[in-house]
Amino acid sequence: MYPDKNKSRPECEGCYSCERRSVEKNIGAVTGKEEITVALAGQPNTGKSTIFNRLTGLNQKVGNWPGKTVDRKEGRVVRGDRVYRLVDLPGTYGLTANSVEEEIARDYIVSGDPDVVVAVVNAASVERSIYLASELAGFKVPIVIALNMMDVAEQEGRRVDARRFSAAIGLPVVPMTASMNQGVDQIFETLDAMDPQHPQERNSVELPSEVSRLAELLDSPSSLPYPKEWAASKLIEGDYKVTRAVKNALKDGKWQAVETFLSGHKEVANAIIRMRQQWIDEACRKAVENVKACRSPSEKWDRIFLHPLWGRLVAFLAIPLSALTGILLGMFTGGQALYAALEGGPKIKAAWPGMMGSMMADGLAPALGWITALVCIIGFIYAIFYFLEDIGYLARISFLTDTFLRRIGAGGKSAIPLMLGLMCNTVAIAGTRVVETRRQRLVTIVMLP
Ligand SMILES: Nc1nc2c(ncn2[C@@H]2O[C@H](COP(=O)(O)OP(=O)(O)OP(=O)(O)O)[C@@H](O)[C@H]2O)c(=O)[nH]1
Ligand SMILES: [Mg+2]
Repeated sequence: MYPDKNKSRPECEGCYSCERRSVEKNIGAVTGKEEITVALAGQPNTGKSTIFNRLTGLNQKVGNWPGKTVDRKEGRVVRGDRVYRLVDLPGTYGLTANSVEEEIARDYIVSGDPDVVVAVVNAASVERSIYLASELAGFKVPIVIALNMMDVAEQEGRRVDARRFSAAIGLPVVPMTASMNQGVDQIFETLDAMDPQHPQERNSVELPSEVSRLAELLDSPSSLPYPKEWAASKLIEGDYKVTRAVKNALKDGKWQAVETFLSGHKEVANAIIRMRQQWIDEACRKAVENVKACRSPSEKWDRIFLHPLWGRLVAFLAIPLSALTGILLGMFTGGQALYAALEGGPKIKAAWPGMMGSMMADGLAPALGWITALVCIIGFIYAIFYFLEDIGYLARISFLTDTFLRRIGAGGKSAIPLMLGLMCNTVAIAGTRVVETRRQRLVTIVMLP
Protein backbone atom coordinates (compact mmCIF):
# COMPACT_ATOMS: atom_id res chain seq x y z
CA MET A 1 0.00 0.00 0.00
CA TYR A 2 1.16 3.49 -0.67
CA PRO A 3 2.14 5.07 2.65
CA ASP A 4 0.41 8.26 3.65
CA LYS A 5 2.10 10.67 6.02
CA ASN A 6 -1.21 11.72 7.52
CA LYS A 7 -2.53 8.21 8.09
CA SER A 8 -1.60 6.48 11.30
CA ARG A 9 -2.50 3.25 12.99
CA PRO A 10 -5.91 3.39 14.66
CA GLU A 11 -5.47 4.05 18.34
CA CYS A 12 -7.60 2.73 21.14
CA GLU A 13 -8.79 4.67 24.15
CA GLY A 14 -6.72 4.44 27.26
CA CYS A 15 -4.30 1.66 26.23
CA TYR A 16 -0.86 2.41 27.66
CA SER A 17 1.13 1.66 24.51
CA CYS A 18 -1.21 3.66 22.27
CA GLU A 19 -1.12 6.55 24.68
CA ARG A 20 2.68 6.41 24.75
CA ARG A 21 2.81 6.20 20.95
CA SER A 22 0.50 9.16 20.67
CA VAL A 23 2.66 11.23 23.07
CA GLU A 24 5.81 10.20 21.18
CA LYS A 25 4.19 11.03 17.85
CA ASN A 26 3.21 14.48 18.98
CA ILE A 27 6.34 15.15 20.95
CA GLY A 28 7.37 17.81 18.44
CA ALA A 29 4.04 19.63 18.79
CA VAL A 30 3.97 19.18 22.57
CA THR A 31 7.46 20.56 23.13
CA GLY A 32 7.25 23.18 20.37
CA LYS A 33 10.31 21.66 18.70
CA GLU A 34 10.78 21.17 14.99
CA GLU A 35 10.28 17.52 13.97
CA ILE A 36 12.63 16.18 11.28
CA THR A 37 11.94 12.78 9.76
CA VAL A 38 15.13 10.94 8.86
CA ALA A 39 14.90 7.73 6.81
CA LEU A 40 17.75 5.24 6.98
CA ALA A 41 17.98 3.59 3.57
CA GLY A 42 20.55 1.38 1.90
CA GLN A 43 21.31 -2.04 0.55
CA PRO A 44 20.61 -5.06 2.75
CA ASN A 45 23.22 -5.79 5.43
CA THR A 46 25.00 -2.43 5.24
CA GLY A 47 24.33 -1.68 8.94
CA LYS A 48 21.15 0.47 8.82
CA SER A 49 19.59 -1.09 11.91
CA THR A 50 22.92 -0.95 13.77
CA ILE A 51 23.06 2.80 13.05
CA PHE A 52 19.36 3.18 13.95
CA ASN A 53 19.99 1.45 17.30
CA ARG A 54 23.01 3.63 18.00
CA LEU A 55 21.14 6.82 17.13
CA THR A 56 17.95 6.02 19.03
CA GLY A 57 19.14 3.72 21.81
CA LEU A 58 16.50 1.20 20.68
CA ASN A 59 17.07 -2.47 19.97
CA GLN A 60 16.16 -3.30 16.40
CA LYS A 61 17.08 -6.77 15.12
CA VAL A 62 20.55 -6.84 13.57
CA GLY A 63 22.42 -9.83 12.19
CA ASN A 64 24.88 -10.80 9.53
CA TRP A 65 22.55 -11.73 6.69
CA PRO A 66 20.45 -9.61 4.38
CA GLY A 67 16.72 -9.14 4.82
CA LYS A 68 16.34 -8.91 8.62
CA THR A 69 14.37 -5.69 8.64
CA VAL A 70 11.14 -6.41 6.77
CA ASP A 71 9.08 -3.45 7.88
CA ARG A 72 9.48 0.21 8.79
CA LYS A 73 10.61 0.82 12.39
CA GLU A 74 10.58 4.21 14.09
CA GLY A 75 12.30 5.87 17.01
CA ARG A 76 12.50 9.47 18.23
CA VAL A 77 15.41 11.44 19.61
CA VAL A 78 15.23 14.95 21.08
CA ARG A 79 18.33 17.00 20.30
CA GLY A 80 18.57 20.73 20.92
CA ASP A 81 15.54 22.42 19.41
CA ARG A 82 14.76 19.49 17.14
CA VAL A 83 13.03 16.13 17.45
CA TYR A 84 14.49 13.57 15.05
CA ARG A 85 12.02 10.90 13.99
CA LEU A 86 14.28 8.13 12.72
CA VAL A 87 12.85 5.51 10.37
CA ASP A 88 14.75 2.25 9.81
CA LEU A 89 13.83 0.81 6.41
CA PRO A 90 14.20 -2.67 4.94
CA GLY A 91 17.24 -3.07 2.67
CA THR A 92 16.83 -2.17 -0.98
CA TYR A 93 19.33 -2.39 -3.85
CA GLY A 94 17.75 0.50 -5.70
CA LEU A 95 14.46 2.26 -6.22
CA THR A 96 13.10 -0.48 -8.48
CA ALA A 97 11.22 -2.78 -6.14
CA ASN A 98 11.73 -6.49 -6.69
CA SER A 99 10.36 -7.75 -3.38
CA VAL A 100 7.82 -6.72 -0.74
CA GLU A 101 10.55 -5.26 1.52
CA GLU A 102 12.06 -3.27 -1.34
CA GLU A 103 8.59 -1.97 -2.15
CA ILE A 104 8.08 -0.82 1.47
CA ALA A 105 11.44 1.00 1.46
CA ARG A 106 11.01 2.44 -2.03
CA ASP A 107 7.44 3.66 -1.53
CA TYR A 108 8.39 5.31 1.74
CA ILE A 109 11.39 7.11 0.24
CA VAL A 110 9.43 8.46 -2.73
CA SER A 111 6.36 9.30 -0.61
CA GLY A 112 7.85 12.63 0.38
CA ASP A 113 7.54 11.81 4.09
CA PRO A 114 11.27 11.86 4.92
CA ASP A 115 12.80 15.32 5.40
CA VAL A 116 16.28 13.83 5.10
CA VAL A 117 17.51 10.44 3.85
CA VAL A 118 20.62 8.90 5.40
CA ALA A 119 21.89 6.58 2.65
CA VAL A 120 23.98 3.85 4.27
CA VAL A 121 26.84 2.67 2.08
CA ASN A 122 29.25 -0.20 2.76
CA ALA A 123 32.76 1.29 2.58
CA ALA A 124 34.18 -2.14 1.73
CA SER A 125 32.07 -2.36 -1.44
CA VAL A 126 31.25 1.23 -2.35
CA GLU A 127 30.84 0.46 -6.06
CA ARG A 128 27.97 -1.91 -5.35
CA SER A 129 26.28 -0.26 -2.41
CA ILE A 130 26.21 3.32 -3.73
CA TYR A 131 23.71 2.50 -6.50
CA LEU A 132 20.72 3.47 -4.35
CA ALA A 133 22.35 6.82 -3.56
CA SER A 134 22.84 7.41 -7.29
CA GLU A 135 19.06 7.12 -7.67
CA LEU A 136 18.31 9.16 -4.56
CA ALA A 137 20.46 12.01 -5.83
CA GLY A 138 17.75 12.63 -8.45
CA PHE A 139 15.26 13.59 -5.72
CA LYS A 140 14.99 16.93 -3.96
CA VAL A 141 15.18 15.39 -0.48
CA PRO A 142 18.46 16.22 1.32
CA ILE A 143 20.81 13.24 1.60
CA VAL A 144 23.60 12.29 3.99
CA ILE A 145 25.87 9.40 3.05
CA ALA A 146 26.77 7.18 6.03
CA LEU A 147 29.94 5.46 4.85
CA ASN A 148 29.70 2.52 7.23
CA MET A 149 32.01 -0.47 7.84
CA MET A 150 35.18 1.56 7.51
CA ASP A 151 36.87 -1.11 9.67
CA VAL A 152 36.04 -3.83 7.13
CA ALA A 153 37.31 -1.64 4.27
CA GLU A 154 40.58 -1.14 6.13
CA GLN A 155 40.95 -4.86 6.84
CA GLU A 156 40.42 -5.57 3.17
CA GLY A 157 43.10 -3.08 2.16
CA ARG A 158 40.79 -0.36 0.81
CA ARG A 159 41.07 3.30 1.62
CA VAL A 160 37.98 5.43 1.06
CA ASP A 161 38.63 9.16 1.31
CA ALA A 162 35.37 10.58 2.67
CA ARG A 163 36.26 14.19 1.74
CA ARG A 164 37.06 13.38 -1.86
CA PHE A 165 33.99 11.19 -2.07
CA SER A 166 31.86 14.02 -0.75
CA ALA A 167 33.39 16.45 -3.26
CA ALA A 168 32.80 14.00 -6.13
CA ILE A 169 29.11 13.43 -5.48
CA GLY A 170 28.34 16.76 -3.82
CA LEU A 171 26.77 15.22 -0.72
CA PRO A 172 27.90 15.18 2.94
CA VAL A 173 29.71 11.90 3.68
CA VAL A 174 30.21 10.63 7.24
CA PRO A 175 32.75 7.80 7.64
CA MET A 176 31.67 5.40 10.36
CA THR A 177 32.04 2.03 12.04
CA ALA A 178 28.61 1.74 13.60
CA SER A 179 29.33 -1.57 15.34
CA MET A 180 31.98 0.25 17.41
CA ASN A 181 29.88 3.40 17.81
CA GLN A 182 32.27 5.42 15.65
CA GLY A 183 30.82 8.21 13.56
CA VAL A 184 27.40 8.18 15.24
CA ASP A 185 27.80 11.64 16.78
CA GLN A 186 29.00 12.98 13.42
CA ILE A 187 25.73 11.81 11.83
CA PHE A 188 23.80 13.89 14.36
CA GLU A 189 26.16 16.85 13.90
CA THR A 190 25.64 16.67 10.12
CA LEU A 191 21.87 16.48 10.57
CA ASP A 192 21.93 19.39 13.04
CA ALA A 193 23.74 21.52 10.48
CA MET A 194 21.21 20.76 7.74
CA ASP A 195 18.17 22.78 6.82
CA PRO A 196 15.73 20.36 5.16
CA GLN A 197 13.86 23.30 3.58
CA HIS A 198 17.00 24.49 1.86
CA PRO A 199 17.76 22.77 -1.48
CA GLN A 200 21.00 20.80 -1.35
CA GLU A 201 23.60 21.45 -4.06
CA ARG A 202 24.68 18.11 -5.50
CA ASN A 203 26.05 16.36 -8.56
CA SER A 204 23.06 14.31 -9.68
CA VAL A 205 23.24 11.67 -12.36
CA GLU A 206 22.68 13.26 -15.76
CA LEU A 207 19.79 11.20 -17.19
CA PRO A 208 19.01 10.90 -20.94
CA SER A 209 16.79 13.69 -22.29
CA GLU A 210 14.09 11.10 -23.13
CA VAL A 211 13.29 10.90 -19.40
CA SER A 212 12.16 14.53 -19.16
CA ARG A 213 10.35 14.23 -22.50
CA LEU A 214 8.38 11.31 -21.13
CA ALA A 215 7.80 13.17 -17.84
CA GLU A 216 6.09 15.95 -19.81
CA LEU A 217 3.63 13.40 -21.18
CA LEU A 218 2.67 12.44 -17.62
CA ASP A 219 1.32 15.97 -17.20
CA SER A 220 1.40 15.81 -13.39
CA PRO A 221 -1.97 14.13 -12.75
CA SER A 222 -2.95 14.74 -9.13
CA SER A 223 -3.62 11.04 -8.61
CA LEU A 224 -0.08 10.04 -9.66
CA PRO A 225 1.57 8.96 -6.41
CA TYR A 226 5.15 9.53 -7.58
CA PRO A 227 7.29 12.49 -8.67
CA LYS A 228 6.95 12.87 -12.46
CA GLU A 229 10.62 12.63 -13.52
CA TRP A 230 11.24 9.65 -11.31
CA ALA A 231 8.09 7.90 -12.53
CA ALA A 232 9.24 8.50 -16.12
CA SER A 233 12.61 6.85 -15.49
CA LYS A 234 10.93 3.87 -13.82
CA LEU A 235 8.47 3.53 -16.71
CA ILE A 236 11.43 3.32 -19.06
CA GLU A 237 13.10 0.74 -16.80
CA GLY A 238 9.85 -1.29 -16.89
CA ASP A 239 8.99 -1.06 -13.16
CA TYR A 240 5.77 -3.06 -12.89
CA LYS A 241 4.18 -1.20 -9.97
CA VAL A 242 4.95 2.27 -11.31
CA THR A 243 3.62 1.26 -14.74
CA ARG A 244 0.35 0.09 -13.19
CA ALA A 245 0.00 3.23 -11.04
CA VAL A 246 0.64 5.57 -13.98
CA LYS A 247 -1.72 3.61 -16.22
CA ASN A 248 -4.50 3.96 -13.62
CA ALA A 249 -3.78 7.65 -13.11
CA LEU A 250 -3.78 8.67 -16.78
CA LYS A 251 -6.77 8.98 -19.04
CA ASP A 252 -6.89 6.44 -21.89
CA GLY A 253 -5.56 8.69 -24.63
CA LYS A 254 -2.63 9.90 -22.52
CA TRP A 255 -1.61 6.40 -21.54
CA GLN A 256 -1.64 5.47 -25.25
CA ALA A 257 0.84 8.26 -25.91
CA VAL A 258 3.08 7.04 -23.06
CA GLU A 259 2.97 3.47 -24.40
CA THR A 260 3.90 4.61 -27.90
CA PHE A 261 6.79 6.63 -26.49
CA LEU A 262 8.03 3.64 -24.46
CA SER A 263 7.91 1.20 -27.35
CA GLY A 264 9.91 3.65 -29.50
CA HIS A 265 12.62 4.18 -26.83
CA LYS A 266 13.45 0.75 -25.45
CA GLU A 267 17.20 1.38 -25.59
CA VAL A 268 16.95 4.26 -23.07
CA ALA A 269 16.70 1.81 -20.14
CA ASN A 270 20.28 0.67 -20.77
CA ALA A 271 21.42 4.26 -21.20
CA ILE A 272 20.01 5.14 -17.73
CA ILE A 273 21.92 2.28 -16.10
CA ARG A 274 25.09 3.23 -18.01
CA MET A 275 24.86 6.84 -16.85
CA ARG A 276 24.35 5.83 -13.22
CA GLN A 277 27.32 3.49 -13.48
CA GLN A 278 29.46 6.30 -14.90
CA TRP A 279 28.50 8.50 -11.95
CA ILE A 280 29.50 5.71 -9.54
CA ASP A 281 32.76 4.89 -11.38
CA GLU A 282 33.76 8.54 -11.46
CA ALA A 283 33.20 8.99 -7.71
CA CYS A 284 35.03 5.74 -6.85
CA ARG A 285 37.95 6.61 -9.12
CA LYS A 286 38.45 9.85 -7.19
CA ALA A 287 37.93 8.52 -3.66
CA VAL A 288 38.57 4.77 -3.41
CA GLU A 289 42.03 3.32 -3.37
CA ASN A 290 43.02 -0.34 -3.09
CA VAL A 291 46.03 0.00 -0.81
CA LYS A 292 47.03 -3.63 -0.81
CA ALA A 293 45.68 -6.18 -3.23
CA CYS A 294 45.08 -8.78 -0.58
CA ARG A 295 42.38 -11.31 -0.14
CA SER A 296 40.28 -10.62 2.97
CA PRO A 297 40.01 -13.47 5.52
CA SER A 298 36.35 -13.88 4.62
CA GLU A 299 37.23 -14.20 0.91
CA LYS A 300 39.74 -16.92 1.79
CA TRP A 301 37.16 -18.86 3.81
CA ASP A 302 34.59 -18.37 1.06
CA ARG A 303 36.72 -20.45 -1.29
CA ILE A 304 35.61 -23.40 0.85
CA PHE A 305 32.24 -22.25 2.19
CA LEU A 306 30.90 -21.07 -1.19
CA HIS A 307 32.46 -23.87 -3.23
CA PRO A 308 29.70 -25.60 -5.22
CA LEU A 309 30.72 -29.04 -3.90
CA TRP A 310 32.67 -28.51 -0.64
CA GLY A 311 30.47 -25.62 0.43
CA ARG A 312 27.31 -27.73 0.08
CA LEU A 313 28.97 -30.65 1.85
CA VAL A 314 30.06 -28.43 4.76
CA ALA A 315 26.55 -26.93 4.96
CA PHE A 316 24.97 -30.38 4.87
CA LEU A 317 27.11 -31.46 7.84
CA ALA A 318 27.31 -28.16 9.72
CA ILE A 319 23.61 -27.73 10.41
CA PRO A 320 22.81 -31.15 11.95
CA LEU A 321 26.16 -31.08 13.79
CA SER A 322 25.40 -27.63 15.22
CA ALA A 323 21.94 -28.78 16.35
CA LEU A 324 23.44 -31.96 17.83
CA THR A 325 26.16 -29.99 19.67
CA GLY A 326 23.46 -27.73 21.13
CA ILE A 327 21.43 -30.76 22.27
CA LEU A 328 24.48 -32.45 23.85
CA LEU A 329 25.61 -29.28 25.65
CA GLY A 330 22.05 -28.78 26.90
CA MET A 331 21.85 -32.37 28.11
CA PHE A 332 25.17 -32.11 29.96
CA THR A 333 24.10 -28.95 31.75
CA GLY A 334 20.30 -28.88 32.05
CA GLY A 335 20.23 -32.69 31.93
CA GLN A 336 22.10 -32.70 35.24
CA ALA A 337 19.25 -30.76 36.84
CA LEU A 338 16.72 -33.27 35.50
CA TYR A 339 18.83 -36.18 36.72
CA ALA A 340 19.15 -34.60 40.19
CA ALA A 341 15.39 -33.97 40.33
CA LEU A 342 14.56 -37.58 39.45
CA GLU A 343 17.27 -38.97 41.75
CA GLY A 344 16.21 -36.80 44.65
CA GLY A 345 12.57 -38.04 44.59
CA PRO A 346 12.94 -40.66 47.35
CA LYS A 347 14.88 -38.21 49.55
CA ILE A 348 12.11 -35.60 49.21
CA LYS A 349 9.47 -38.20 50.05
CA ALA A 350 11.50 -39.24 53.09
CA ALA A 351 11.84 -35.65 54.29
CA TRP A 352 8.14 -34.77 53.69
CA PRO A 353 6.07 -37.91 54.00
CA GLY A 354 2.49 -37.69 52.75
CA MET A 355 0.79 -35.86 49.88
CA MET A 356 3.03 -32.79 50.02
CA GLY A 357 6.23 -34.83 49.57
CA SER A 358 4.65 -36.95 46.85
CA MET A 359 3.55 -33.84 44.90
CA MET A 360 7.01 -32.35 45.13
CA ALA A 361 8.89 -35.57 44.33
CA ASP A 362 6.65 -36.82 41.50
CA GLY A 363 5.32 -33.54 40.13
CA LEU A 364 7.13 -30.30 40.85
CA ALA A 365 10.76 -31.51 40.92
CA PRO A 366 10.62 -33.52 37.62
CA ALA A 367 8.67 -30.69 35.94
CA LEU A 368 11.32 -28.14 36.95
CA GLY A 369 14.04 -30.58 35.86
CA TRP A 370 12.48 -31.04 32.41
CA ILE A 371 11.97 -27.29 31.97
CA THR A 372 15.62 -26.62 32.92
CA ALA A 373 16.84 -29.32 30.52
CA LEU A 374 14.72 -28.00 27.62
CA VAL A 375 15.66 -24.36 28.26
CA CYS A 376 19.36 -25.34 28.27
CA ILE A 377 19.04 -27.35 25.04
CA ILE A 378 17.11 -24.59 23.21
CA GLY A 379 19.45 -21.93 24.67
CA PHE A 380 22.59 -23.68 23.41
CA ILE A 381 21.08 -24.33 19.98
CA TYR A 382 20.10 -20.67 19.67
CA ALA A 383 23.54 -19.51 20.86
CA ILE A 384 25.24 -21.67 18.21
CA PHE A 385 22.92 -20.46 15.45
CA TYR A 386 23.33 -16.87 16.61
CA PHE A 387 27.10 -17.32 16.26
CA LEU A 388 26.69 -18.84 12.76
CA GLU A 389 24.44 -15.91 11.82
CA ASP A 390 26.85 -13.34 13.21
CA ILE A 391 29.84 -14.64 11.26
CA GLY A 392 27.73 -14.61 8.11
CA TYR A 393 27.56 -18.37 7.60
CA LEU A 394 23.76 -18.56 7.45
CA ALA A 395 23.78 -15.99 4.63
CA ARG A 396 26.21 -18.23 2.73
CA ILE A 397 23.90 -21.20 3.19
CA SER A 398 21.05 -19.11 1.72
CA PHE A 399 23.27 -18.30 -1.25
CA LEU A 400 24.29 -21.94 -1.78
CA THR A 401 20.77 -23.30 -1.55
CA ASP A 402 19.08 -20.56 -3.59
CA THR A 403 19.19 -22.33 -6.99
CA PHE A 404 17.85 -25.60 -5.64
CA LEU A 405 15.16 -24.04 -3.43
CA ARG A 406 13.96 -21.80 -6.26
CA ARG A 407 13.38 -24.89 -8.40
CA ILE A 408 10.91 -26.21 -5.83
CA GLY A 409 9.13 -22.89 -5.43
CA ALA A 410 10.93 -21.54 -2.36
CA GLY A 411 14.14 -19.43 -2.32
CA GLY A 412 17.55 -19.05 -0.67
CA LYS A 413 16.01 -17.12 2.22
CA SER A 414 13.80 -20.17 2.97
CA ALA A 415 16.88 -22.12 4.09
CA ILE A 416 17.07 -20.45 7.51
CA PRO A 417 13.38 -20.96 8.48
CA LEU A 418 13.66 -24.55 7.22
CA MET A 419 16.66 -25.11 9.49
CA LEU A 420 14.85 -23.47 12.41
CA GLY A 421 11.98 -25.87 11.68
CA LEU A 422 14.24 -28.72 12.80
CA MET A 423 13.97 -27.23 16.30
CA CYS A 424 10.73 -25.28 16.60
CA ASN A 425 7.99 -24.75 14.02
CA THR A 426 6.56 -21.63 15.68
CA VAL A 427 9.87 -19.80 15.40
CA ALA A 428 10.35 -21.17 11.88
CA ILE A 429 6.96 -19.90 10.70
CA ALA A 430 7.68 -16.49 12.24
CA GLY A 431 11.06 -16.58 10.47
CA THR A 432 9.42 -16.98 7.05
CA ARG A 433 8.75 -13.21 7.16
CA VAL A 434 12.16 -12.75 5.56
CA VAL A 435 11.24 -14.91 2.55
CA GLU A 436 10.84 -12.73 -0.52
CA THR A 437 7.41 -13.48 -1.97
CA ARG A 438 4.10 -14.67 -0.55
CA ARG A 439 4.23 -17.80 -2.70
CA GLN A 440 7.75 -18.71 -1.56
CA ARG A 441 6.66 -18.09 2.03
CA LEU A 442 3.73 -20.52 1.69
CA VAL A 443 5.91 -23.20 0.05
CA THR A 444 8.45 -22.81 2.90
CA ILE A 445 5.77 -23.17 5.59
CA VAL A 446 4.36 -26.28 3.89
CA MET A 447 7.84 -27.83 3.72
CA LEU A 448 8.59 -27.31 7.43
CA PRO A 449 9.36 -30.65 9.08
N1 LIG B 1 32.51 -4.85 11.06
C1 LIG B 1 31.40 -4.11 11.10
N2 LIG B 1 30.21 -4.71 11.17
C2 LIG B 1 29.10 -3.93 11.19
C3 LIG B 1 29.16 -2.53 11.15
N3 LIG B 1 27.88 -2.04 11.18
C4 LIG B 1 27.08 -3.11 11.25
N4 LIG B 1 27.80 -4.25 11.27
C5 LIG B 1 27.31 -5.63 11.30
O1 LIG B 1 26.74 -5.88 10.02
C6 LIG B 1 25.64 -6.79 10.16
C7 LIG B 1 24.41 -6.20 9.50
O2 LIG B 1 23.94 -5.10 10.28
P1 LIG B 1 22.40 -4.64 10.28
O3 LIG B 1 22.35 -3.38 11.08
O4 LIG B 1 21.51 -5.74 10.68
O5 LIG B 1 22.22 -4.33 8.74
P2 LIG B 1 20.90 -3.80 7.97
O6 LIG B 1 21.39 -2.88 6.90
O7 LIG B 1 19.90 -3.25 8.91
O8 LIG B 1 20.39 -5.16 7.32
P3 LIG B 1 18.92 -5.47 6.71
O9 LIG B 1 17.89 -5.05 7.72
O10 LIG B 1 18.94 -6.96 6.52
O11 LIG B 1 18.84 -4.73 5.42
C8 LIG B 1 25.49 -7.06 11.66
O12 LIG B 1 26.15 -8.27 11.95
C9 LIG B 1 26.20 -5.88 12.30
O13 LIG B 1 26.74 -6.20 13.57
C10 LIG B 1 30.45 -1.91 11.07
O14 LIG B 1 30.61 -0.69 11.01
N5 LIG B 1 31.53 -2.75 11.05
MG1 LIG C 1 17.95 -3.81 9.29
